[in-house]
Amino acid sequence: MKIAILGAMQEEIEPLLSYMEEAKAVSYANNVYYECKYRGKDVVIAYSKIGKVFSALTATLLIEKFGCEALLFSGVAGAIHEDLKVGDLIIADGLCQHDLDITAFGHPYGFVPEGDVCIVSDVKLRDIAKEVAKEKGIVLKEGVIATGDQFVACSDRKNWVKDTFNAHALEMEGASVAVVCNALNVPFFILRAISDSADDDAGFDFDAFLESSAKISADFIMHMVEKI
Ligand code: 3QA
Repeated sequence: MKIAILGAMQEEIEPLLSYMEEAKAVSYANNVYYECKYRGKDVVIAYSKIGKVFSALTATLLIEKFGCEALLFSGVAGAIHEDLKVGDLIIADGLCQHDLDITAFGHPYGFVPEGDVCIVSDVKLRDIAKEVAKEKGIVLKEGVIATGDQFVACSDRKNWVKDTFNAHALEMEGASVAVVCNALNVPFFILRAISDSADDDAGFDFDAFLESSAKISADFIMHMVEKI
């Protein structure tokens, strides 16, 4: 099975690439895709650039052009749930778009006709993650991850996302990747390590912890690849 591993930023895929035994860079659609080998498995790694549009484009190409049959996202997120601290890992059970708003027409936040507010991630991949966590003694949280085209650095906005979607963490790519994988029938998994708490200090914390949290997420993903 050819596995896609996607990040949003270069910092999120660098620790993944350092594990690869071979990596051939292929340029396409203003981006670079790394066709890699890891312990006999075919893995394609890319960073999409930030946000829903770029991540949807990259996820689509990983599946339709590069032939990936499962997609794992590795990266960092802002914490919403009080239990989540910098460096903690969270897996998404469902993903929603917190900035999608046609409520003027009586629809709920995050909904457009013929879509769903929440897209559920692949249960088998989540089970593999739980197996890895158990074996390695790593604490893994699970909950809704909310996605939007904004870096949230404001407690009011964060609390609104929490109350509206019951979300545990927020970021800028998960739900768009979920929409693509769901439409194309490709199992997907979204893992994030906390880099900040989406509050007034978020910008500062993000800069301080991007690298270390990205590595925590990447290391976990590599343990999962061995089991897929
Ligand atoms: C932030 C990255 C984007 O890909 C989403 C990190 C961590 N904390 C978040 C928060 N709100 C929303 N998302 C997140 N990722 C891009 S802005 C920084 C760019 O620096 C998850 C995430 N609080 C570029 C250097 O100029």
